Amino acid sequence: MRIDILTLFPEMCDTVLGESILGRAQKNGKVEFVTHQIRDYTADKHGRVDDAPYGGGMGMIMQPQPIFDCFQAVCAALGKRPRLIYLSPQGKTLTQQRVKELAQLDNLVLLCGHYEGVDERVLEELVDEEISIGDYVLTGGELPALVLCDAVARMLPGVLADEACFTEESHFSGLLEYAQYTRPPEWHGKKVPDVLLSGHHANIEAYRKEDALRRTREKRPELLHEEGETKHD
Ligand code: 4G0
Repeated sequence: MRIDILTLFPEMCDTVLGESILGRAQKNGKVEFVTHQIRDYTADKHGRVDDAPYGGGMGMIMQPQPIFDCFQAVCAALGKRPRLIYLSPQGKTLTQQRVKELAQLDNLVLLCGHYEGVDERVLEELVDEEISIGDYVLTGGELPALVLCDAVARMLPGVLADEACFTEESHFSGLLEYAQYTRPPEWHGKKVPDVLLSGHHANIEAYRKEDALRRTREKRPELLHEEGETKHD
């Protein structure tokens, strides 16, 4: 899968995407991230990409021309018109379900807004989908775009070391993860539950399912009543 990112801060994106698991995934050819400096496409001789809003009000709005030309360049390079996603607080909240669907695509283009966002005509003419990573406002769309890249990339085959990770995730789907422990078996007087040291796999499985349910009831009860969740007794 290839993800292109249109941004005023490509170095910020490259730095994050070049580290850790995403950096390794790129080296191994499992995913490709390509960042584009929107400013490189402005027709303005002073390099401007934003202006004051018509009708007044605070902040600056990103102009359509540099974004349009930047996206056209990406379309030309790919030889097709990929799906364009705009990260904005007005978007539909990103879910694991949507992440899984997006991970099926060969290409994605992410548009990162700054200031007070982009000219509305960009949304009308270019943007296929508006996505939010949660109900709060950030200074730019870069962090949301990076969150989306991370969430999508980890669903691609061969990106995580242990592919059983998502089999397990889907097994207890709609529930929070069960509590996990590693060595030592006792720390600060707190013991790891005996069943986890027993080696009895059926008992461990049953204990974890119960723990996942208990934790979901305590921390996120609303998840148990959500649509698309699998039945748990
Ligand atoms: C568009 C996304 C983009 C409009 C982007 C701000 C939070 C999210 C931006 C605005 C973002 C999110 C109207 C302030 C850039 N902040 N929740 N900031 N306005 O996904």
